[in-house]
Amino acid sequence: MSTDGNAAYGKSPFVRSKSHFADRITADGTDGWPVEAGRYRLVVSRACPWASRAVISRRLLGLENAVSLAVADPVQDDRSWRFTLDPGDRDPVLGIRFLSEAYDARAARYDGGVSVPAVVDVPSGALVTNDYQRITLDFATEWSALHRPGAPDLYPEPLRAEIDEVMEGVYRDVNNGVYRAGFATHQREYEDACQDVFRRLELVAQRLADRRYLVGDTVTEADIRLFTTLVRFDAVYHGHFKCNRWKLTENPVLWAYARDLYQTPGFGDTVDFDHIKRHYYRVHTGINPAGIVPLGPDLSGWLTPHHREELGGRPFGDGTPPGPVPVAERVSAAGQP
Ligand SMILES: N[C@@H](CCC(=O)N[C@@H](CS)C(=O)NCC(=O)O)C(=O)O
Repeated sequence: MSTDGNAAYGKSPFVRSKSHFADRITADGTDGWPVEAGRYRLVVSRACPWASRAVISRRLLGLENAVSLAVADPVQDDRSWRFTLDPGDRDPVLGIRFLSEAYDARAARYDGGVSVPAVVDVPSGALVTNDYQRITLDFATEWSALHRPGAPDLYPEPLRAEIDEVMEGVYRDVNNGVYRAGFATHQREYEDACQDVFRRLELVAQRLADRRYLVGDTVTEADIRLFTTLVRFDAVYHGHFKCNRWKLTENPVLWAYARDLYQTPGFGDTVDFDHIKRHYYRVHTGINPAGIVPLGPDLSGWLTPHHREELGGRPFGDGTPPGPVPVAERVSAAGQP
């Protein structure tokens, strides 16, 4: 299996693989992939933080009708991501059993890693991109003709330099830092990564003490990227990845910030704690050989009042929240607090 974790075993330090297919879907179709309603399918695992960014931004922007969604089983087998949650174990739109088939349709004899998120061209069945850093930025900027009325601007032009700067530190020390800690094979490597995680989280908490969102006074791409790590923190990173100096629930600012976003339509309604826990604890057998999935943590706190509205801020700026989650995409009760 080519999980990002297992691929790292025996190597030191942990190095994240680069997205192999970086074509872009753009308004002008420069790379040969024009924005088009109904043409592309976003393949995700709800367990995966990188894929979850795309699920959240698709919801916030109202792209559900333009880009369909395939949710893979959170537990891969030796052929990687599979569609065992679907009738007949096949994705109903692409007709494939494994995501690797879309990679093969794109590149004959492809023998690299198969990762989510992946955007697949439905007519040809071929992978277009697995560039998780770019997919959401393109949803925000290139897909604007298909955004819902009232969609927020997740990557506002005047704030891009600041958003990029915040995201860079959050990516290095937090989003990827937890993986560096979790898959470290030397004590020093683990300690450095773990210290980076908490040092950055403390800086971010200072920033968020008196402002509701990371940049500006509305939700942006930067918040999406921090949220996807925070929402997994106590469930998997604190125990499984040994990022255990403190729990999210023990940091008043970050815990309130994470709850605020969780309770914002488009964020929490995409989160499946059951998928998250089963993926991490069962798939990374190098660091959890018995594959035991813990019963905790208690999730009920996610729905408690956060009082962050007292800081002001307008989650959707001049826009509006997304409507209800399409019935077929609702997270099952097992995955919710
Ligand atoms: N390194 C990935 C980034 C996304 C990623 O790491 N996704 C993980 C899931 S969180 C994945 O699909 N790993 C391959 C696997 O588990 O088989 C890429 O090259 O695009």
